This record gives sequence, C-alpha cells and structure tokens, in this order.
Amino acid sequence: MANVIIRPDWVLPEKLVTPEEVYRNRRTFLRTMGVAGAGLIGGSAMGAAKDVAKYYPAKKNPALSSKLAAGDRMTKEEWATGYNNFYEFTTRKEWVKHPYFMGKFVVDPWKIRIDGLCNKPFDGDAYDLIGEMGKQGKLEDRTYRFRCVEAWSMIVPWTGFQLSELIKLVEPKAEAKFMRMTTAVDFKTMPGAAQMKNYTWPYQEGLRMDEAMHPLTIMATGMYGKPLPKQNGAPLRLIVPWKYGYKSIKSIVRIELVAKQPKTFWEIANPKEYPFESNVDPAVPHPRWSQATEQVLGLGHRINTLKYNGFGKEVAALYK
Ligand SMILES: Nc1nc2c(c(=O)[nH]1)N[C@H]1C(S)=C(S)[C@@H](COP(=O)(O)O)O[C@H]1N2
Ligand SMILES: [Mo]
Repeated sequence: MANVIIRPDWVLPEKLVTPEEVYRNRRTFLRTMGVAGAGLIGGSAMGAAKDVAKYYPAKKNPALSSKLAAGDRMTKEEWATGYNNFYEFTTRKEWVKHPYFMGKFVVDPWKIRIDGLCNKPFDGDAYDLIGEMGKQGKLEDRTYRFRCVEAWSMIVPWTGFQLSELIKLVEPKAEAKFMRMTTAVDFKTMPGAAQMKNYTWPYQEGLRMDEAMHPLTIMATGMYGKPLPKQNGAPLRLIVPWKYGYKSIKSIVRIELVAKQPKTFWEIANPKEYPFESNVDPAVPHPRWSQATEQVLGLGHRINTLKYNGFGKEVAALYK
C-alpha cells in the first residue's frame, strides 16, 4: 500500500474550474476519441426508471437545505453534470459523462441489497425503492453546497429521501452501529477500476448509525428536478452535506448494517489523508493542501470554507 498513486488531478489548477477550460478540455477529448457530437447521457429506453419519472421535480425543502449567502448562485447544471469524480471510469472529471464511459454503464434495471444487522432485509430493484418513497411523499428537493476534499464546491438542487426512512424500512437491530455502502464494480465496463489496480475495488463508504439517521443525510435519486444522470451516481447515491464529497458514494448496490466501523475506499488508500469521519473543517488542512477556502465551480473567486460545511448548528452535537 506504500506506493499508491493517488495523484490524478486532485489539487486542480484554478484555470481548470473555469467553464471555458472545462469546455475546451471536453472538445479535445471528443476529437481524440474521434467523436463528432457532444451528447450527454444517452436517451436510451428506460424500463423501471420510467415508473418513477413522475416524482420529479419533488417538493422543495428549504428548511433542510444549505443557507445560501448573498451572491451564491446555483451551479449551472451542465457543470455539475459535466465535472465528475467517478474513478471507476476515469480520473478525468470532464470525461466521465462522455458516452465512451457512460454508454456501457447500465443503471436500469438496478439491483440493490440492504442487509446485515436488520430484521427486514431488502433485495430488489432500486426503482421499486424510489417508487415507494415517491408514493409515500418522501422524495424532496434540497439544495446543498457540495464540498469536495480537493477544495472545490458546487451548489446543487438534489432530489432524494432521507436515509433514515430507508433504515426504518429494514428495522435495524440494536447491534447495528455503522453502515457500509458499496458501489457496483465491473472491470469490463469500468476502465478506471480495471486500470487502477492500486485501489481496493469496489468503492466503499461508511457512516456511523447516528450520522446515517441524521435528517440532513439523504439518498439522492435526482438533481435539477430530474432523475440523476449516470455520471452523478444513478440511480441512488448518498449525500452527506457536512462531510467531504468522497463520503457521498455513488451508484450504490449494497448497504449493510454492521457492528464495527467499516473500512472505506479512500481510507484504505490513504488513512492519514482520508480518514473515516472526514467532516468539512477549514482548520484542519489536508496533508498536501489547505482546506481554509474553496473554489465554487463557475465563480470567479474563492470563498471561505465553513466548519461542517455550514451545518454546525445541526450536526456539531454528534461530535461532542
Ligand atoms: N463510486 C464512487 N463514488 C464517488 C466517487 C467515485 O469515484 N466513485 N467520487 C467521490 C468524490 S471524490 C466526489 S467529489 C463525488 C463527486 O460527485 P459528483 O460527480 O456528483 O459531483 O462523488 C464521490 N462518490
Ligand atoms: Mo471529492
């Protein structure tokens, strides 16, 4: 584990986050690939995903959203859906969305298993689960500032349901103290995972049970009033707004309730740089860069990073 190469394009040069550069890099890629059109996610036929389309957009929940300051603007949809960390495919953020990568990524149907220390494990299709939440009126839109450990952020209107609702459904046992979440992995269709053998696949993340039950923690199923694009973690991805972005695991296939703190993908790669807890904290620098400020995608200047990403009032008590 000593020589893990974890230096793709973290610590991104500021020019990379300007929209022009994002655009230019994308064009270069398209030329390299010999592809003429831009094309976002393919408009392929959706099966079960069709059944939940009616739930978007969902009702807004401003009370459980980030408090936006004067001058804060929603990040443009094309940036939030075109500048992605999804290492299973590639470390090049502007490339993830390209059909070369997303074309083979089948997210419909999508099996998900929720098991471990619970009385009513779930083993079924993700869209059934989303449909159930929709039917119960539990899907809502929340705008969160999303803060990546690489010191950039974006303001995104997510659609989702509280993870606590899902946990209640499976009836956790008293011994369940943590949860482990796992992303799909397929070395045939995920070139990043196939090539980056130093990492321990599949991507895994974890939360303490009290963090998982917190009302701010959601399973996102959509963004910008529509179902999630594949590159943002369709059909189901976690959003924990007071933690660094890598905790927000994408395209989940399994959730296990466990007694012991699980190992996470980034923690295995480098425990000093990416510890389990990973709450946003401007006073604690990453070993290789400061966390005091962040570059908001599309904004010309950096802003100060807030402790717990602005949710101190809501979550500080969890860490007494
Ligand atoms: N499975 C998986 N989940 C993941 C990642 C990843 O590479 N694979 N990257 C993480 C990181 S570092 C960030 S910043 C966010 C990016 O989410 P976005 O593409 O929706 O912005 O996803 C997180 N979840
Ligand atoms: Mo990140």
